[in-house]
Amino acid sequence: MDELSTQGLFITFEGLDGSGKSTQLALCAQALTAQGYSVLTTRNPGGTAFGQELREILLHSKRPVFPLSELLLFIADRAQHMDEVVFPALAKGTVVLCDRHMDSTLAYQGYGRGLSIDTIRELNHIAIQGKQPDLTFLFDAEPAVLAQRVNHRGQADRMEGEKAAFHNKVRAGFLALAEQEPQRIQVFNALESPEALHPKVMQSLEAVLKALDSLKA
Ligand code: T5A
Repeated sequence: MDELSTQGLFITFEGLDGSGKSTQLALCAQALTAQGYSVLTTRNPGGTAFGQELREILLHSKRPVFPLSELLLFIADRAQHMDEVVFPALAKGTVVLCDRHMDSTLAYQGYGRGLSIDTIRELNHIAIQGKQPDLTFLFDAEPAVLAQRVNHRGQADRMEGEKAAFHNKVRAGFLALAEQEPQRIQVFNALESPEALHPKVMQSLEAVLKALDSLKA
């Protein structure tokens, strides 16, 4: 766990499209709220009004978007989101649950698109002003299986519409990141049912919640 420099907790949920991260985030928010924690659920991209406009461009623009432009827009979304949403919430002692964050940029734009990992790390560092997630949950499974879960939604967005090879690289990227930071990034088998995964996620949260409780005591 990263040193708790703020009073709240910053937890991110990562994985490929259809990995079930949003489902687990919602279950987690429900459980923590029931336990009396102040909880904020949010997302990248689109966790602010400005970010929502960037999300629309990033996922639905019909114009050519070059990889570097794409990267910088995801970073702009993140910078706005940290200042407008995450830092104020953490300062109030809130548990912030964020659907995707800096690891998605490393996995999608770095490992997927092939942009420099070092450059992305640097840009992420600027956008998050050094505040890494305290804990990250990664829901992992074969991309082809996960795609079947979201196919029924109709028109795929720009990222979902990428070829299988792209999603395989993104998956490998996420797993490489988890190997580099095993303490922060905890990997779960996305093929397990939501009901089986939820208690495992809650168990992984125990240590950071204890640290938060002791800060507040
Ligand atoms: N992106 C994002 C980048 O390229 N770079 C970046 O820096 C960032 C931040 C938007 C896109 O942007 C890209 C990545 C993405 O392509 P998004 O809005 O998070 O990201 O889009 P999705 O990943 O598509 O998010 P979703 O909410 O649509 O999918 P989830 O969260 O993976 O899955 P969820 O929970 O909504 O579940 C999908 C379906 O599966 C079922 C659910 O009921 C639902 O129908 N399901 C399960 N089924 C079986 N077993 C389980 N355990 C299940 N859990 C859920």
